[in-house]
Amino acid sequence: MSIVLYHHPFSRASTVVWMLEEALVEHELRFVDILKGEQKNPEILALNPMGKLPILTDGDTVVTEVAAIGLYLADRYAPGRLAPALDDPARGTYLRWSFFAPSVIEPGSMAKAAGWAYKPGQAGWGDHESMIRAMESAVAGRDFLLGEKFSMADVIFGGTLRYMLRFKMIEATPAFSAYSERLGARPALQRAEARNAKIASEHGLDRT
Ligand SMILES: N[C@@H](CCC(=O)N[C@@H](CS)C(=O)NCC(=O)O)C(=O)O
Repeated sequence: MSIVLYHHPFSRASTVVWMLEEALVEHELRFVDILKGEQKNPEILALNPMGKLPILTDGDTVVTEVAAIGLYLADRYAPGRLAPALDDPARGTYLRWSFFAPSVIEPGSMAKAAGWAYKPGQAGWGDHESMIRAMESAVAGRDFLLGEKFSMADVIFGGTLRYMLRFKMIEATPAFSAYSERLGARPALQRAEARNAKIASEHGLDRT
């Protein structure tokens, strides 16, 4: 099988399983025990010098970074369905919120949770209130980021939001909860969650 996801159910690779389920592409999951430090083994470092998951290989192509993996899979395997065409004006909104997740939501939420001292005017993720306002503007009054049409941007942005809500790093608002519930109703997300849970249980992992 040409697509391999180096995976652990308690890592961001769990979101990539949702991406693969949405893209409907054949793939293999290869378990890497991050709780035992296997992500620092030489064969993993050869693929990702960061020693982190997820890593997706497609033949000789190596893609790391959740958002990059999502954009790659959508462009390559579901163009027009999960990714707007290159000449579609919706592509701007699609890219905007896809990049917002790792560039703003992740560091912004971490900065708040860890109490980092920083200058919002110098940090790319700005201040927490502005970040929440921007996120609400992206999802309020529409089904998905692009309106009625679901896209890979919803997996990237929505996957990050759902994680932050689950671990209470972002406060639930009516708009966030409604959006998160819409995503939760997607069969692909439900299949991915079931697969991640099954793998966790097969390895005796318990999140509680
Ligand atoms: N920026 C990366 C973050 C990757 C990351 O931090 N992965 C975590 C699991 S969610 C990991 O592998 N941690 C183990 C380690 O750093 O040793 C992405 O978006 O994929």
